[in-house]
Amino acid sequence: MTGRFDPNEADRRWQARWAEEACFAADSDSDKPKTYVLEMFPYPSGRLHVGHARNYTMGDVLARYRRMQGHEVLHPMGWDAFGMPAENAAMERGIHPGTWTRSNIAAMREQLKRLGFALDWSRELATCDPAYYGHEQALFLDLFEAGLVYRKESEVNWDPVDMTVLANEQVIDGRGWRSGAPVERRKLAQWFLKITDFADDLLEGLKTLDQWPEKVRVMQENWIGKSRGLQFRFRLTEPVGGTEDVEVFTTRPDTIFGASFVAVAADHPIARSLAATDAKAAEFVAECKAGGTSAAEIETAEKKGYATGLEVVHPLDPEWRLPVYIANFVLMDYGTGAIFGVPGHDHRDFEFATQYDLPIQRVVAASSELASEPIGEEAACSPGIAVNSRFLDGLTTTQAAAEIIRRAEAAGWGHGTVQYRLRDWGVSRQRYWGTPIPIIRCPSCGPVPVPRDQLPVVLPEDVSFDSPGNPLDRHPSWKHVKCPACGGAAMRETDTFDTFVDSSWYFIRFASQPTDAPFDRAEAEKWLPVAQYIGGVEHAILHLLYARFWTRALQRLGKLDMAEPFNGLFTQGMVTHETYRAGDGSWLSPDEVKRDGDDWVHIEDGHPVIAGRVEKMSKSKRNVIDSDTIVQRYGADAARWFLLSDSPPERDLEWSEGGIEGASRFVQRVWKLANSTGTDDGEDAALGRKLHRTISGVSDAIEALQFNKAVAQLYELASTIEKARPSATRADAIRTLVLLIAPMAPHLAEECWFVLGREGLVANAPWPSFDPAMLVDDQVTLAVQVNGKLRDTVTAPRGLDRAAAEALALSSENVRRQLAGAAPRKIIVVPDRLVNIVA
Ligand code: ANZ
Ligand code: ZN
Repeated sequence: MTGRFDPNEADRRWQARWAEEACFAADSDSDKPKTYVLEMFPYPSGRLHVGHARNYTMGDVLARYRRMQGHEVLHPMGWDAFGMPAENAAMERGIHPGTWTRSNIAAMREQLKRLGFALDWSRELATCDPAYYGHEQALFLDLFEAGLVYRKESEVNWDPVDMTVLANEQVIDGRGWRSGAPVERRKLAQWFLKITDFADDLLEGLKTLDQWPEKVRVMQENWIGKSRGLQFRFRLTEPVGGTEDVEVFTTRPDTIFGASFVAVAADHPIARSLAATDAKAAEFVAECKAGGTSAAEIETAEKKGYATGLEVVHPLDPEWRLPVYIANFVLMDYGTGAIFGVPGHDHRDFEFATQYDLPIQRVVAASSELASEPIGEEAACSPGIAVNSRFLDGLTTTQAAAEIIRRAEAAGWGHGTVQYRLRDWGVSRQRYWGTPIPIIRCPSCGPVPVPRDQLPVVLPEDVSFDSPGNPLDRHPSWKHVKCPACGGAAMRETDTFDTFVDSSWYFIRFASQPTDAPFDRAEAEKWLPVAQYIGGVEHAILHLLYARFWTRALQRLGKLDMAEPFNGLFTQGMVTHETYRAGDGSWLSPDEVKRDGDDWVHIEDGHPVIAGRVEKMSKSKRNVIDSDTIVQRYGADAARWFLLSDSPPERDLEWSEGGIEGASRFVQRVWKLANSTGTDDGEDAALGRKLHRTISGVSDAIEALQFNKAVAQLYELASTIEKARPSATRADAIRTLVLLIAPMAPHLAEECWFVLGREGLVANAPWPSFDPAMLVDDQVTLAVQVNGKLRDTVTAPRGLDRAAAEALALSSENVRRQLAGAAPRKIIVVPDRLVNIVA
């Protein structure tokens, strides 16, 4: 009897062997079918926890499975290495962001290696490396030359204490996430990518993504937000500052007879020209600048307005006047920056009208009979039938909208439009730790692209973080350069790219990485699109949309011939863990607490601990399990096995000590089986059928990414083998079991393969095939009826002949009771299905 499987020793040995043989290096020139498996590359935050490990294990199983199926697999890994946390670390701990990031990468790389992932490390990249971002700068210049980049003044969230621009998600309840200071809106000139040029393509393309989760497609669709509407002008009764009318955009032209006011954004030219002469208006406009710029914030803020005293004429009734307001809920960069308000049928307008005592009129009802029903406590937003709307009365919402657009176009006061909620992508960030934007600002020539032979524009690392704001601005020499166009004194752009730019094309660079170009088209096209992309649903909108945009932009530039970068998308669930708090409310990590009967106590001082909700592992709640701790204690395979086993991959998995221990026991059971074959001979038909069914079932489950189902079937097969008598079939089943577990528990599989005396590495072995004939079940259930009524069911071998089926049915206890000694008059047999006894 061999001893226990020692994962620590075996893991190391096989990992070294795979590396030595460059087993997982992807050969772009291979003739085999190519498969590109990709997990969203990690941000190097410091340590790899078991949540990350779960994500990579899923991709790894697929990658290893495809290799065994004879595919040439590209399964790369890299680092999304720019971003805020590195700067925070620099400010809090005085470590340079580069030092911090690179040491995190080194630590996490080793952690990944200890999990035994089949990765092509030769293609590893980090976005903070000039060898990566220099190519990104070149691609940006390509887009610039193609007219897909422009500079525009845009409102940002300004943190007056940290003196920095905040992303919307960094504004919490109107305050900066770090400083806690009330956020202001500021205008800054920033670079934009014309993603809106592709709005319709990006929307249409979603229809082709049939291997994406429905919910992600819906989220993208909503984000792009295509709406049809009407754009038209209200005439002002008196012009203001040379303006004679107010142009509005509506998606509900059918409600035009329910209008009770017109409102413009605080930044609207009319508001601005009023503010120039009217101090009250100016004050209101200034007030509108407070608070964040996010849609959610604007949506939930109290609706406020300023009555300008101006009036407009209703386009369908020259006698009808509507008051004009400046309102805080109207955005300048959507539609035309002005609206007409219909309080009866829009929530924001309802709130506004209630506040300012404006008429709330019903113009849509569930049926014509309900025309006089008053609007109740809230706006009625559902479509219905037009009422109180003159010539529209009786039309459905859709018909009425079309009718108004028709009349507006015929009479020339408006036109039908298509609007997208999608905005152009502002890529400028006033941050240090990012890709420098390769532009030089010249006082006489304006913005000038950095000449290509001066790329990469390298981020200087000799900077300090002792005062807030962007260190690039304060660097003594970096930004001072000569204008490439006129040779005069000029300044570099000190903004850096949004890190989403870095992650918008990394999957192309993985596929092909020449030194003198971002990628080689022919080589990239050998691998792309990614066959299976795996990652968190938190990236369902922005990252995926930006990556889709870049791919399309590169297609337009003739640099890559594909529209969609990711064929299959899978969004995995989170790994969760119970949370613990000490009496003073501070969070405790799972290794600082222990069980005490039904309660938990703090190991250090024995004080009681409050066990809280099971939540997603996060640093802030300290409920994180580090992958190394687990790998050291149980080995990589037990960790991988548990991460796949307990719940469907799209659902959350609660980390449990019991679960990982169970996985670890299974590893030893397989090891024991592998060491239990002798000179076995003879057949075991039932075991053979079980084996073939398992091969088929596990293959299907992996194809469908239902890893937990694959694991369940392997548990079953192992138990069946454990109970089987020695036979040639059993020996074969053990060999096959080893192949089937190889994608999930690769070190164990290699070790077993070796003791079974098999040639080469299991990682390179072909995936087992099954005999479809063996999938057919040999047992059937026969229904036994007496006079057409079901009296019993019996199990019989498939294909049982008529006489044997009759005899079996007649031997049933129930049947005999029914017949009560009488001889049956007739017996009808439907083979493999039923026996009916007519008494
Ligand atoms: C009249 C109306 C009546 C509206 C009604 C809605 C409901 P979506 O569908 O999200 O595209 N709107 C237009 N421009 C705006 C802006 N710059 N800031 C804030 N709101 C604006 O939204 C389109 C609707 O949002 C438009 O249709 C307009 O209000 C408002 F029962 O016009 B609606
Ligand atoms: Zn110049």
